[in-house]
Amino acid sequence: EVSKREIEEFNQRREFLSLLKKYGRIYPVISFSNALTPISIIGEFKPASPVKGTFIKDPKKEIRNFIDVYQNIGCKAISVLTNKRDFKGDPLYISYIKTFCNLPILYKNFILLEDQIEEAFLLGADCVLLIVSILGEKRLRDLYTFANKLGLDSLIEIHDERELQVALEIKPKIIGINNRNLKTFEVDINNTFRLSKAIPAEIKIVSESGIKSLEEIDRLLKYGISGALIGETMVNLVHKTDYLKL
Ligand code: IGP
Repeated sequence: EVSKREIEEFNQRREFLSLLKKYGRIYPVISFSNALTPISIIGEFKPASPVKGTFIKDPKKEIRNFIDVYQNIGCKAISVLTNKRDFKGDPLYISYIKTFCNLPILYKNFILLEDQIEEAFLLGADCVLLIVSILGEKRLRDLYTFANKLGLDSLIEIHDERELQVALEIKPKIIGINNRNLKTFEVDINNTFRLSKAIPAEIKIVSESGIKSLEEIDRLLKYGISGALIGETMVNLVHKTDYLKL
């Protein structure tokens, strides 16, 4: 469910969004899917997580450095948490990133409404996350069609065989296999290896969550996975390298 607070915050952005609506989106849509060439790293800007708490104390201050590092180490796409309550994200980070970075951007949130997809579009996102477990087949199809009409790619997120079957029904371009169970928060990268076998070759696969090492990325590549979506490990990397001071 979309919380009251999220609706209030959405209303606060409304003025800015209505301006964008009037004058159109500033940056052309870039293909997220084309950026996934085995194997592309998608660096995620993830200021906090519901399980582990805050990763980035002052996201506004650090965001520029984070995205610069992601670009410099060769990330092919960026994922931005736009969910405030659980991840301390902000949709407006997307329009900020667009001013200095030309990688395709994924708008990451628990999307339930067309309005959220329209917002993603207006702010400059190139792809939206659609989570099968929270949408079900009918809403998934509606939102997928809506995003397509705007020219946006969708990352269809699944976690198990049942959800995979639902995802395959809509013949998506990209499927994201979440290694994290959103109910128990347990992480197992074998989820990607197991489920990827049942996905037709023309669909690009992104492995999401809990990726920590180059060995894992090597193994993902051997399984024909096109993208690795990495949040927490990226935060650790940026903070450890203290990139600004190099
Ligand atoms: C990144 P990690 O373990 O590398 O920080 O995970 C990403 O997969 C995770 O943030 C994520 C997520 C989501 C967050 C995957 N699916 C859905 C919010 C909503």
